[in-house]
Amino acid sequence: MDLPIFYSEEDEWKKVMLMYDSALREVSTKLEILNNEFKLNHQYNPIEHITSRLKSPQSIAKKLQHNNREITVENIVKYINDVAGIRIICSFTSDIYRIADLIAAQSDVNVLKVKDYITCPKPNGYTSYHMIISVPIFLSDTMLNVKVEIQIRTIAMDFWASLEHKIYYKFEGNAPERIRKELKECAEIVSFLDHKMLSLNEEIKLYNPDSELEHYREVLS
Ligand code: 0O2
Repeated sequence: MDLPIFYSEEDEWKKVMLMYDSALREVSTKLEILNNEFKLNHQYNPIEHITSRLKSPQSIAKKLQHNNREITVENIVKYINDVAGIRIICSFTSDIYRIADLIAAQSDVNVLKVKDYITCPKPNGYTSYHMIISVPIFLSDTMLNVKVEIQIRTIAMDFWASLEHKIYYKFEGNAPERIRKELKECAEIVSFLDHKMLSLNEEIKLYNPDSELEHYREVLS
């Protein structure tokens, strides 16, 4: 990505953050439109809620240092994929893939990377669908393609991830074996729950009250 010319480090930082903030707004609007259209056409809301955040300067610096890279704007833009992050929470696993497809199909969205931790969960049990995309941002004198990380997960996966995140920080990444084992078990329960809720929902969608009535008539006759 070509960065505009800046006058000081502070200006440079502000401009980069403006760029990521604009990208977050672009993607949030896209998601809102998709969700509203879905509600109108199907009387159904695939997105439960959306959160977004800009990564803190401390967290950006930590990630660059962890990868033995100098803290420069060029390195942030090149190596940190999640400065702008959006999390989409859905009810059902099927919604996750539907939303991911709808995002990827938009002509100004460029999908740079996909990590499907639902098909291939992380060893600790973490599940979620991650996409790194870029969207164009139009400034007064230039257009920039800006990266945004999108995490899509169910309510149950999100519940698990927020507790795991808390435990990870509490024990600074070295949680006792028993806790890690129990968390893994919880991840299996989450996966079971998501499957069960999805199949129940599929059954509800097929349910036809007339055929139920017919069934009872047959039983009573
Ligand atoms: P925070 O505080 O959420 O920002 P990449 O360069 O993108 O390919 P990265 O960043 O390792 O490499 O990508 P990955 O694996 O897709 O993880 C990015 C983000 O996913 C993390 O950001 C977390 O938000 C989430 N995540 C990944 N693994 C786990 C996990 O095991 N547990 C939980 N709770 N969240 C996870 P950050 O920067 O780590 O944190």
